[in-house]
Amino acid sequence: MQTEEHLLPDTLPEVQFPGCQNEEYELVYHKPATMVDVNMHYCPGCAHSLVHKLIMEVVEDMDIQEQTIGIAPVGCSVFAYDYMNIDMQEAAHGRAAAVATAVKRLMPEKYVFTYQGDGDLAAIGIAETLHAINRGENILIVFMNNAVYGMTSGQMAPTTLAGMKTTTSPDGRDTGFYGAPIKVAELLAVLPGAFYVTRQTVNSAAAVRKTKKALEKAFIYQQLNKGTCLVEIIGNCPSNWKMTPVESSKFIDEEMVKTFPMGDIKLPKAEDLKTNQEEK
Ligand SMILES: Cc1ncc(C[n+]2csc(CCOP(=O)(O)OP(=O)(O)O)c2C)c(N)n1
Ligand code: SF4
Ligand SMILES: [Mg+2]
Repeated sequence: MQTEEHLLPDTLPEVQFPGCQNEEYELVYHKPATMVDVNMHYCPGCAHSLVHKLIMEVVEDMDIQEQTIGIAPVGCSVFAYDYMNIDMQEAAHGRAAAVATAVKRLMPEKYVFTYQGDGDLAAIGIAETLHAINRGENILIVFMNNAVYGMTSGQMAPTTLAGMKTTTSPDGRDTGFYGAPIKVAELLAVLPGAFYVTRQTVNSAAAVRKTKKALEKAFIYQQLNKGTCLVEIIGNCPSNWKMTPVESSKFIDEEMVKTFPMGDIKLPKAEDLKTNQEEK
């Protein structure tokens, strides 16, 4: 049987761009060196790849590649450790905040973040997340909310919108039966240990810039040792939403924001932004 290998030529022709001299161009973008240079397994239009890149851009900009430890979840982003070129630890489903607690307490000089989907964080892992934030663990939680269990083919999650069709709510989520979607960021922001809580998205260039700013702030705040930062990101899941990538971005602007409005939910107080050094 012919395999793909047989069909491909041994060498690929080198692409030439006539009249294009490198020195004539200013470099305005580069893939962060903190990312592993491999193809990702994500579906086209998936938010995970974009957010991986944003986190790695922040790590590169802050020059903290050697000091950063990420905790990977179970879910579509289970292979996050194959893409982010930093030290990473896989956690059992939902347990990322507990693992991050241990890592940060053992190595307080490191920047520690978890990366979790809504099934991972808001369903099976809600207890670990709530208690970590209540203790004010000095970690960053990156919460990818796409309103479904993406990896396991789109079952209803605690964050599924009212009326939204999923594989386990084919007639739409009936809030009388299943309860209302949980607004995780608002719920957890009331805990005293929550230092900075914000909700962002990555469905447009402007939104991507805002999300990067939020992630940047959260990494910087970790230097203050004042509590947990939670950056919720409403992420596209075109495959399970049965939409094209463009339709999924529109769906976020037109539908998701009604339940999950964008913006900051808890900001640090001015006096809290003083460094421990200044306080002494
Ligand atoms: C203990 C345990 N229970 C259930 C599963 C099955 N499982 C794998 S991923 C997943 C849901 C992931 O959804 P989410 O966290 O929202 O991530 P997404 O894929 O949407 O990014 C579930 C239930 C598992 N792997 N381990
Ligand atoms: S199923 Fe959804 S969350 Fe998973 S990779 Fe595809 S688009 Fe992304
Ligand atoms: Mg999900």
